[in-house]
Order: sequence, then C-alpha cells, then structure tokens
Amino acid sequence: MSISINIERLMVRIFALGKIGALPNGGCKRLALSEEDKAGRTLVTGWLHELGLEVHSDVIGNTWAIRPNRYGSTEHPVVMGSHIDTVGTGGLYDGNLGVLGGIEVIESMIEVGVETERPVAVAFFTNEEGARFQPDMMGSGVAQGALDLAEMLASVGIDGISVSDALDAINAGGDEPVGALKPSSYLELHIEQGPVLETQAIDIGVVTGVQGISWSEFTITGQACHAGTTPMPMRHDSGVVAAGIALEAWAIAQEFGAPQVATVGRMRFEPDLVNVVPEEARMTVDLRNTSEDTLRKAEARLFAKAEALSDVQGCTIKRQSLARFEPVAFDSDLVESIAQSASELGYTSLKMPSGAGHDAQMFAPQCPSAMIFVPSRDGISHNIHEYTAPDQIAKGVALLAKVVVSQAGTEQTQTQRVSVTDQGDKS
Ligand code: HGY
Ligand code: MN
Ligand code: MN
Repeated sequence: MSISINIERLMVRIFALGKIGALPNGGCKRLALSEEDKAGRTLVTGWLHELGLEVHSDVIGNTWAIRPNRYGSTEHPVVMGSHIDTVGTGGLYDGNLGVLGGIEVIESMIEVGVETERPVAVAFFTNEEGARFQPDMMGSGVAQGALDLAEMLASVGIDGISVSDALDAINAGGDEPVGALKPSSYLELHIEQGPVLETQAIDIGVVTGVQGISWSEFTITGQACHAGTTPMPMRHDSGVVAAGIALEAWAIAQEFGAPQVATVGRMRFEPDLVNVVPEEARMTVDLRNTSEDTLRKAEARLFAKAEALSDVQGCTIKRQSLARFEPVAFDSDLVESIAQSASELGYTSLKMPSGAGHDAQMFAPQCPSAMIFVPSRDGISHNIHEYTAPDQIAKGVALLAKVVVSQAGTEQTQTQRVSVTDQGDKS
C-alpha cells in the first residue's frame, strides 16, 4: 500500500491560508489571537471537519484532531504539530507548513485506508511566535506543563490586551483541560529559516535540537529635558543607555562568534520627539546559543553592561525576562529514524540544530520528539519573501508521512511523491 502526497492539494491550502492576513506586497500577518488568527483557525478547522475528524481545543486555544487507530482508539496519538500564527512580516510557510503538511499526511492516509496501531493527530498551538504576547511557544508550553496557565492568560501583549481577553474576543478557548493531548511521539515539519540547507544543496534538515533562548525587556528611566539648552553633563539620557545596550549585544555576538546571536527587535522612546532628550527608553534583546553555559555568560555580560551604562547616565534601569528556554535535544532514536527514512526515500539530509524556537521543544521532555526541515530560499524567514519550492515541500511532507506511519505502527508503506509542479513564487 503506498501513500501519495498530493502536493498540488497542499499548495492550494498553503496559498488559501496565506490569503488570510495577506500583506499588500506578499506574505501575511496573523498575530496570535487576532481577528486574522481567528479566520485562520476557522479555515484550518474547516479542513479538519471535511476529513471527518473531531476537532478539540483546550483552555488556551491549542487545537487538534485525531484519526483513530485500527481499533477506534484516540489515546496517545502520534502528533504532527506546529503553528498558524505569524509574525508581523510573516511568510506563507513558517508554522503553516507543519500544520497543513500534517493535514495532507492524514488525508493521504485516509485516501488509501492505512490502518495504524496508534492514532495519528495534527495540531496547532496558540501563540508560537511570541510576537504579540510573550513568551513564544506559549500554547505548547502550557500544554506540556512548562508554562503556567494562569500566568500566560494574564500575559499582556504589546498592544495592552491580555491573552485571556484576546482568547475571549475570538472565542478561541476550548473546554479541553491543559495537557489533554498526550502524544506517544511528536513530529514537526518546518522550514529551516536559515541558509544552511540551501547553501549546501541538501534536501532535508534532520533537526537534533533547539538552541537556548533568552528574551529581555529593558526599561530605562532618565529625565526629559531640552535638546538645545541642556548641557551634556547635566543629562540623564535614557536613549543613550539603550543605544549602548544594543551595541553591547552586537559586540557579544561578534566576540563570542557563531552560534551566538543577538537581536534588538524593539526600541521605543518616550516622549519620542526630535527636541526632547528621551525620558524613557524601552527595548528588547534576544540572545540565543546552543550552549546554556555560553548563553548565561552572554546574559551576565549584557546585564552588567546595561547597569553600568545606566549608572553613568544617572538613569534607573529595570529588566524583565520575556522568555527563557534552555537548549533542548530531540530524541536520538527518532532523529536516526528520520535520517534513515530520508535516505530510503533518496533524499540528501544533514543533522543540524534549530536556530529558531519551535513547539517541538516543549514536547521533547515529555515524549520522543523531533523535527524535519526543508530549505528556505536565501535563508530568510520572518520576512514576506520567505519561500520554499513545492518540490522541496513535497520531499518534506513525504518524509513526514513515512516517519509518522512507521511511528504509528503499520506494515512499511512506500511513501511516494506525486508528480510535482513548481507553483512559482507567489509571495
Ligand atoms: O522566535 C522564534 O524562534 C520563533 O519564531 N518563535
Ligand atoms: Mn515557526
Ligand atoms: Mn517564526
């Protein structure tokens, strides 16, 4: 019995979902729990209902559907998951590919009537991006007990609205309790979002784990004063402190070298006027490293510098942690099985860590979890021009199908790809 991935059907769904929150020059913006997210949820759950699957949602809006095993049970499914919320300059593939690819796998299984020992599920998790509400991987973190439900519901987004109010506003909260979805194993197909696979012309990334993430928000308070009349020594310039912190973050990444990365994604001044020395500066710093020890060293150096810069300017400074996740290793047996399956399908593959955070890292402590990467053109993501070609997607989904079916327990099936036509760059 062979499962054939229908890439045309999958691309139709990818473009249909990409139309929700579409941006004028391509890409899409579907911030977590926004009206656009609501519309995306409605579209995706509609496809799940069309497959005759029962759709479940839990108290923070995580949503899943399970295809029962050969005995009709839905206990402890093999889960294919990811997210359908996007950042503000989102592409069509980040997160969406893992969810829609999972739907394609289940539909292909239904088409040929594959019976499995274990149920198979597809899921999307609330607020993976962490763009509107911090931290990221919020829904999956709550579902797996890494994040506290009450704390997350109370989390206030960058627009001043709480997760709880935003959930209510789009009626996304469900009646399943936290932890209702108990996977026997978890697999996530995702775009690489970096340059490695494309530059080495490799089909598949076999992801070994996820690097550590440290998100901080600094609030620096100085003194508003006249830009023209106030002598420099008299100033308490919060803007200068913020600029110094940004330069220090950059210097840390330069001096530590790869894989250390540092990003200042947000910086706002108050009163934000041309002729007023900033009274307050608020900024975020995102530090990441595959080594927890080195990440801690980077944090210690940055935080000390921030205090020193603030002292020199006679400002006060407050730091709030927005997200802090240690590096995670995926299940070595599952990683090997992905590599083995890739080679059986004739795909080239490379074992590699993930630079981005993913829902999979929240499942890793609880059940065998792993990820499959497909290449990103020019290595870009969180950008409206994010792109992966259909024939590359087809390989990722065919591999996902093969691994899921073997994880779910059935006679080995050949997973072949149907003929693939490149749909062209619609982003
Ligand atoms: O920030 C990340 O790594 C992910 O996009 N949430
Ligand atoms: Mn993602
Ligand atoms: Mn992302």
